Amino acid sequence: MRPPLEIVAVTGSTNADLREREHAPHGTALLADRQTAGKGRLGRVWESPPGANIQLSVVLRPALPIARVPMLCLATAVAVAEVCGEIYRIKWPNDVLAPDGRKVAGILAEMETLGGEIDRVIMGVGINVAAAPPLPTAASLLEIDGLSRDRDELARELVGGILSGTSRVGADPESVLEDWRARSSTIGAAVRVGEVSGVATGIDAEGALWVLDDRGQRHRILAGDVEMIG
Ligand code: BT5
Repeated sequence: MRPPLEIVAVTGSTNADLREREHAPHGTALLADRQTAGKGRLGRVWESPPGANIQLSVVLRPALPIARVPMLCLATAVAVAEVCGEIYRIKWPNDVLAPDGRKVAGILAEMETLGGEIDRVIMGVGINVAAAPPLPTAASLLEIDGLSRDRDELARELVGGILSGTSRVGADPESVLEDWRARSSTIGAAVRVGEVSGVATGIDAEGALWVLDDRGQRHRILAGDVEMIG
């Protein structure tokens, strides 16, 4: 049985909270109405404006090698895009965007290891369900599609989707990649990642993005921020 979803009104960061609970079992999930110190990737900040938004973290304890962590993130991105709705797309590696390119959701995975294997991954997801911060690059689901959602219901659905999606990473990684590709706005698009610009041609089993540049050279990119230039 999966532990019930725990909901708190305000906290610093749900990821930080679950990291402190060293023995929390697989599937432990914490949802906050607001975060005062929400974390993005690479030291960036995740803003959670007041409103019925999702600030959620889930503890994963898969028996997988460390090289599979990017795949856990891809599987989570698919689960996030699925609860958001059909029109939302994933930008590599795991932003979820509205059709106009504004960001509606982000994912932060924090890992701890033990003897070369994953001990636990705290998978954090922020979704602007009904309110977005005042950034030109951000939007809420409500402002994009006009649908009002039951936030707690959506969060429970999301936890289920994350657990079932990430559980396929070990046994059937190809199906995770297929789902990710089907949801992605990056594959086939003209992109710039750091120094490299060209056409994104695919992702591989380690979650790396392949880009073909104008000179016909192929680049394998393991981390970075994709800018769409098409
Ligand atoms: C992410 O980082 O997109 C990961 C966000 C993860 C947030 C969740 S909430 C629950 C859990 N607990 C935490 O403390 N964090 C996780 P990144 O790709 O680095 O994007 C961050 C950038 O997105 C910022 O620098 C802003 O430009 C922008 N941003 C900040 N808040 C946003 C929001 N609510 N909606 C859209 N964009 C936002």
